[in-house]
Amino acid sequence: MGSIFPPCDERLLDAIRNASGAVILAHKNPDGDAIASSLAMAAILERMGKRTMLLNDGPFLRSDIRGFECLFRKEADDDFLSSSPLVIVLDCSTPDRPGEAFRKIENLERIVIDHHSSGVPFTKEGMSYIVPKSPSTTLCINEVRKALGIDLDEEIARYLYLGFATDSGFYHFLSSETAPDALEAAASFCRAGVSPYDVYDELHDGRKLSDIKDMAKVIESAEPVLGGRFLLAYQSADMKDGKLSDGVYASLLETEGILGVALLKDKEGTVEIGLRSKHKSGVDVGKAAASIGGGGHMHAAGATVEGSMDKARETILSVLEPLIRE
Ligand SMILES: [Mn+2]
Repeated sequence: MGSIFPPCDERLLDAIRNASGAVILAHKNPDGDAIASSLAMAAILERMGKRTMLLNDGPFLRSDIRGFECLFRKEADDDFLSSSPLVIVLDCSTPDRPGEAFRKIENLERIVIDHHSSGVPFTKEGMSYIVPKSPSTTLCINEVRKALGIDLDEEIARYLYLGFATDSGFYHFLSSETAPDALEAAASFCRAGVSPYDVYDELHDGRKLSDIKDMAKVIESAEPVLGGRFLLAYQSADMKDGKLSDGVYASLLETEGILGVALLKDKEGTVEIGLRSKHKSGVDVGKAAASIGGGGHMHAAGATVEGSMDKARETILSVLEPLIRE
């Protein structure tokens, strides 16, 4: 079996080689992969002697990335922009994903590196490296690193591993097709000095007891819908823990007989809908999310809709129903 990673386009590699510097940004409301991708890309460019600026709209809600917030700015500074840096967009399937931070730099030359299956490429031909089969954006960046001939040092390896470990749910979401390349890459990160044990411990510590109890409340709210084939759960506006949903999905997806879970988060005026489907379900929640303006992957996706919880509930039921019948 060949690699899941196609070769990188020379035009993209040249854009990086020829850049004087780069503004690097990933999606708002960042997760581990978004932040780790940004840090890995910056470290690679710095090894090439280039100046970098890291942007992210935030908020940095998740306990596993909060410590990195101080490295990111919300807006590019004009001085830096005057040198016409290359813009590197990571882990974003659509141009609205980076949020406000993107607005000031959307006219500069950009490249996109990502692993989402839905969404439209929003850069010139040859200027993206999008591998939907890749378990994380950091593994795509690892391919770009190799093509650029940059050595794997411990710092770069740590960021690359961090994005891979979090986005793969610590190897849960790897298939027999994606695992060989992913785990080979992971092995190379460990040879460079990464300890999976330490990374796991660092990521699974530091949450408040009240946040863990909020998770229990959300699980308590779960209701079976669509003939018991999906669960809907509800998160109220006062719950702020960024990792709350990870635990909710992991627990609820263990329910027998269901195909997937939808989590509706009240954001006061809008509702954020998170979708997960079981690996064996065959239900493409990425498609469901895309049909209401969101995006994601086959088994993990999300969208934001305007209006009340009741309206969001109606919307999500209407897009899930035909998928389940397929
Ligand atoms: Mn990702």
